[in-house]
This record gives sequence, structure tokens and C-alpha cells, in this order.
Amino acid sequence: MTMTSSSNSSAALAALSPSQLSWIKNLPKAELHAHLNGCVPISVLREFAQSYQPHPSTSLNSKPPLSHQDIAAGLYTLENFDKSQDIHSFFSAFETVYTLISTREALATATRAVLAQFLESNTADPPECTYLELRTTPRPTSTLSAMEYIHTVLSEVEKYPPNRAALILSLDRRMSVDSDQTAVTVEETIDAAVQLKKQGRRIVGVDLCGDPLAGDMSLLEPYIAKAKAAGLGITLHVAETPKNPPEETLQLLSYGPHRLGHATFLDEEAKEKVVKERIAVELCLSSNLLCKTVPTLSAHHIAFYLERNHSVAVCTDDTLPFRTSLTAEYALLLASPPLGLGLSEAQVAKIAKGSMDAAFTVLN
Ligand code: 6MZ
Repeated sequence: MTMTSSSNSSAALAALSPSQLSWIKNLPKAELHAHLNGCVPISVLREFAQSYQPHPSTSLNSKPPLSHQDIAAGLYTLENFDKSQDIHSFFSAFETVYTLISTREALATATRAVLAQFLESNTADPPECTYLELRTTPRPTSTLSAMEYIHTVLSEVEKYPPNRAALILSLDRRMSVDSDQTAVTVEETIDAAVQLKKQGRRIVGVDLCGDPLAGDMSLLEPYIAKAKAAGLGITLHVAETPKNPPEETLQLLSYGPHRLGHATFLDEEAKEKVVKERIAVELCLSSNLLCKTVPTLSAHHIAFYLERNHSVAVCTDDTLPFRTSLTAEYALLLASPPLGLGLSEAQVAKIAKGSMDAAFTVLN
């Protein structure tokens, strides 16, 4: 049996009284920032790993296919993401997930498991969230085109009613803008989102994510404008690391996003703009602590927004590597310091209401 270290959020969860825990579980709330492939339950990945056979068709980026040992090591890293890692080593952890989820069946199974994790009630417990906006990056595999990838995920999302689940398509900062023989481009992703929305399918927004230091963000403007003009919500990961230049952040803000992901290292000018333009911020506490972009909970930038009565949505980001759940992230808000932030129930209820109000379905 593999031992996994416990997380900050599980300690906060354990510190709550039974009535506090029940109150949190029953609070209506939205999960607005969850990456599909970062939220696949480990049990599902282990099952895929059992039948995995290294084959050229499973290789990624023309590298040799991962061996059984590579897969085992990758799963271990995902489950034990901690001391030796930081945000810059985080992105390679997805190679194992992408190798194991390369067929339509595996993708559908993984998507169903992620949706169930957030939306199904578990024995006596209510569902983790009232409403889920799941996001994923379209990814062609050896057996699936990018469009088939999107349709597979979308069909699973659409099995839930519109007031429970919707899909956001992510642009990866590493994507080329308008030509790439081997991978999906920004242009293809935006066109797919726009077309599917026009057809009445459940795509509600576009995200920008991926390695925070990759890519040239100045090229994105016309694509974001096109998505906005089609009525899609825009959420952008911004200033996730201290190395993100302030000019890049201001440029991304100039594209008029409806929401921001993380927004950890905003300078004064950017902060002022975010507050003035009331751009809701998706905050992922465990993710920031484990990626070491925020040193302690008490130093988290959530305090800045709460002081200004600014809309924030507390979210999980990637439940697998960050060993968390939406309930556990809310426990970090309510539990007394040092395990949590010690917010009042009124403050936590306000954050939960803010998450529901910031949903992209509200735009439509
Ligand atoms: C930036 C992140 C992320 O799209 O394959 N992703 N991008 N910052 C983060 N926080 C630390 N967490 C996940 O889900 C996995 C992909 O989401 C992005 C990465 O590009 C990762 O490969 P999908 O479903």
C-alpha cells in the first residue's frame, strides 16, 4: 500500500467540529477552477495503469513510451507532490495522466469519475458542490482528434442538468497560435468553443492555463476577443509566479477577462485594476501552498480581496496532486489559525455566494 502524506486542508478538515463540518458541506457553492486531468481519482488511474502496455501509440511528444516503472513513479509523484517540488516541476507530472488517458473509453471513464467526485452525493454527505465549471485542454491522442476529445468530455458534462455542470475549454500557454501539425492550436480551440456554443452545447467559457512562464501572451488578443464576442466567459491564469512580468499581467488584464485564476503576484497597478473592474478571482489555497507560490496560509492574497469586499471563488485546482476537495478548501477558510484562516461563518457564506454569482452561466 502506498502511503501519502496528509495535506494542510485535511488537517483543517479534521479540526472542525461536527456542526461546522455539516454547515460547510451543506453550504451552496460553486467549483469554478478545476482542471479535469488534475482531478482524476487515483483509484481510476491505478486501474488504467494495470492494463497499460507501453506502445509507440502511447508516447507523448515523440518521446519513447513510458515504461511500467515510469508510470508507477509518475503516480507516486502525483500522490506525493510535496517538498521536493514546486510550480516549475508541476507540469511534467501530467505526462503519466496523459499517457494513461489516451482512448475515448478512458477519457469518458475519467471524466465521469471527476464529475461524480464533485456532483454526486456520497452516502450521508451532500455533493461537494452545487455547480461545477470543469475545464480541460483539448488534446489529440493517437486514437482521438482534439474535436473528439472535446465531444467525449462534453457529452459526459451534458449528462448533468445545466444548473449543475458546464465545460470551459483551456488554452495552454504552450499552444501555438495558428499552425501546428501535431497539436491543437489556440485558433482551433477558440473556434471549437465558439462553434459549440453557437450550437447550444454546454461550453460556457475559455481559460488560459499551463506552465506560467511559457508562450507569448501578446498573440492572444484577437482570439480572446473572438471568444468574448461569442458570449463566452473568459478566465485567465495570471501572475502565478514572481517571474511573470507585470507587463504581461497588464496585457492579459487589458483583454477584459471576467475572472482570473490565482492572481498571486499582482503589482499595485494590476491590483487596482482588478478591484476597480470587479474581476472575480479564483483562489486555490492548497495549490498555492504546495506549489510554494504562497509561503503560509496567513500570507495568502485572499486577505487582500476579503478586506476590499472583492468577489473571490475558493476552488481546488487539481484535487489529485494537491490532495484536497472543495469541502477541505472551505475548511481552510473556517478552521482556526494556524490550521485555517479562522474566518467567520458569515465571511465563508459570502465567499460561497460569490462563487455562485461568478459562474459563467450567469453571463448567458
Ligand atoms: C496552470 C494548470 C494548473 O487541461 O489536461 N493546469 N495550469 N496552473 C496550475 N496550477 C498550479 N493546474 C493544472 O488539466 C491539466 C492541465 O491543466 C493545467 C496544465 O496545463 C495541466 O497540464 P487538463 O484537463
